[in-house]
Amino acid sequence: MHEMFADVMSLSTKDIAMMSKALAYVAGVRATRRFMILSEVRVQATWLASKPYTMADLVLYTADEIHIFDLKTGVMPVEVANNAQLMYYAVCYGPAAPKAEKCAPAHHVQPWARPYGELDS
Ligand SMILES: [Mn+2]
Repeated sequence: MHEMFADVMSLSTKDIAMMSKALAYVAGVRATRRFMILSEVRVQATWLASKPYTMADLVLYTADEIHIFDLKTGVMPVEVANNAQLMYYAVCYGPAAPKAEKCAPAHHVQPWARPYGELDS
């Protein structure tokens, strides 16, 4: 834990604050169930001809619930609804939660992003 604390100090003050928000968001979701955790675990899209590998930033799952998290550090907000990357992750990691509903909750964790209205200011 102390090593992690020390590593974070290499970030700028703003990035420390934003990372705190990102971690608090993930902790809020994680606190709701006893999830199993896949952190940067590679999976293979075996149903595709080229069988590519992919890796989500974080997946929390139980047999009947799965959450896909993608940390975004850019200032341009990325829409989460119908996001192709997140839907691809959901299909790739979905087998981890065989009893989950078809629509897996997906989360862009993007505290660095500015609200849409502020982008041109
Ligand atoms: Mn990411």
